[in-house]
Amino acid sequence: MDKQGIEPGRLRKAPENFLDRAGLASVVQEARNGRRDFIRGAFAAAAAGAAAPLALAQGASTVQDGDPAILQLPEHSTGLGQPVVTDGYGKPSRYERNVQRRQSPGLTQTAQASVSFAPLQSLFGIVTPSGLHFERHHQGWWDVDPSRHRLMLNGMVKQAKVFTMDELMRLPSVSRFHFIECGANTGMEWGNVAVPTCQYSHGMLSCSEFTGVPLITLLEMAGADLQRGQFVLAEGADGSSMTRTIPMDMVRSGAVLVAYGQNGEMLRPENGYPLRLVVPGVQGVSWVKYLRRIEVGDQPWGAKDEAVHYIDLMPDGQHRQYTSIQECKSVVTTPSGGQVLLDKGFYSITGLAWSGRGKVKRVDVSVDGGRNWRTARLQGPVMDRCLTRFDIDWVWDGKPAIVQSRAMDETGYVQPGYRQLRAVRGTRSIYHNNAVQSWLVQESGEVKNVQTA
Ligand SMILES: Nc1nc2c(c(=O)[nH]1)N[C@H]1C(S)=C(S)[C@@H](COP(=O)(O)O)O[C@H]1N2
Ligand SMILES: [Mo]
Repeated sequence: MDKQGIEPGRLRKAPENFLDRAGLASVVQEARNGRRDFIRGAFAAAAAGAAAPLALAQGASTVQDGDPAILQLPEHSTGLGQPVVTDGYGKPSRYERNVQRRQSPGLTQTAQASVSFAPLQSLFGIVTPSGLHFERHHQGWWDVDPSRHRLMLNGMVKQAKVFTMDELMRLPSVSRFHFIECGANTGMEWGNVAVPTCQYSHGMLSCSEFTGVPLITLLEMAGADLQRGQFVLAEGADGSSMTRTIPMDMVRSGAVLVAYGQNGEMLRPENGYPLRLVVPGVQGVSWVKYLRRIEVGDQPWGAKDEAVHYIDLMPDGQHRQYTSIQECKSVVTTPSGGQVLLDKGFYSITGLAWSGRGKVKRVDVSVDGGRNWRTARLQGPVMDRCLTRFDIDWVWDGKPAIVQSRAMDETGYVQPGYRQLRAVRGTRSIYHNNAVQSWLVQESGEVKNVQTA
């Protein structure tokens, strides 16, 4: 990591790794084992118009090239390995040390009211490993003792109730994959390019399998007035007094969860252990951590985090309130800012798309700054209010290229470009920037954050 806190990404330092990551390792292995017919086959396929195998032939060295590594047996092929890890919690390989969440230098004055960004450029698929989930704390995080934690339900209910964790965990649970995105994600880029990598431009975004009890179940147990009670207030137990208003319609649909599970285990302390609200499609701030109270009411509360913060400054100087849903958005994670392409030839352009209004329907990718678009492959599963991984083949000719992705969701909404977004929202906002992201691949192979219309 250099002084600016730039994590250079994977392409610069570990070309072999890159091949592994592209799922090409076995093919490379075959080539190195002298399966020349395999390579010839690849050329034939390339001639027939398939881009990928051509690049394979370009990208992999052969035994004839004189790479001896594959012919020498390393220690780990001849010696005794490590014993089983009988206690303790498994950790990533030490070779993956540079894959870390990071704080943006100079963004906040204290590390208790700050953000750490997820390294999107280093992740595969759609699930964010829990230890790399972005963090946003207003008043520091706590490792709360679950035996002392309580959840209270009050307000417009027949019988106010207090649940222990044990009582909550006896109830029928559901597990669902959802993204969480801070409303301020990409917020530094409203006026101009401000940060170098997709970790910092888009890394207040993560996706997990969450397990918990639908809030509606608890409200029914408490005899909530679901007619007059049009809103709930969610309150956290940390010193930030985080309180947010959630419309009852969302709760009634069963989508809002009182969650204790994240990716098959309990929530991490940084992410709200032992209990957090999951509000699919809605900006992160409403996903109240250390959840301790739900109040049913008949109007929005206008709490500090919805009256003063998390409002959208419009071009006419007015503020827009309660714009909670994260609109459709996408970002190319490879190639992305800070990465360096090794050579011209084949690359799999890949990235993430999501929408707070449902499933991602389509992602188009441009490599010429938006003049021409091709439709990318969506890697399954494509789920409701969840990250969707896309990819598309690309043969880089070594000339400057501007790589972009533009997502569309099942409502037909299309992710806007900067010109479109600024025409409506101006340039002085913080929240809800879902503009198309542009990465400039320079002749040197270095990739840079740029903005186009
Ligand atoms: N209790 C509490 N809940 C909270 C916050 C907080 O500071 N305290 N931060 C909110 C904000 S602004 C975001 S973006 C998400 C971040 O969740 P994470 O830290 O699990 O990524 O939590 C939300 N819930
Ligand atoms: Mo946030």
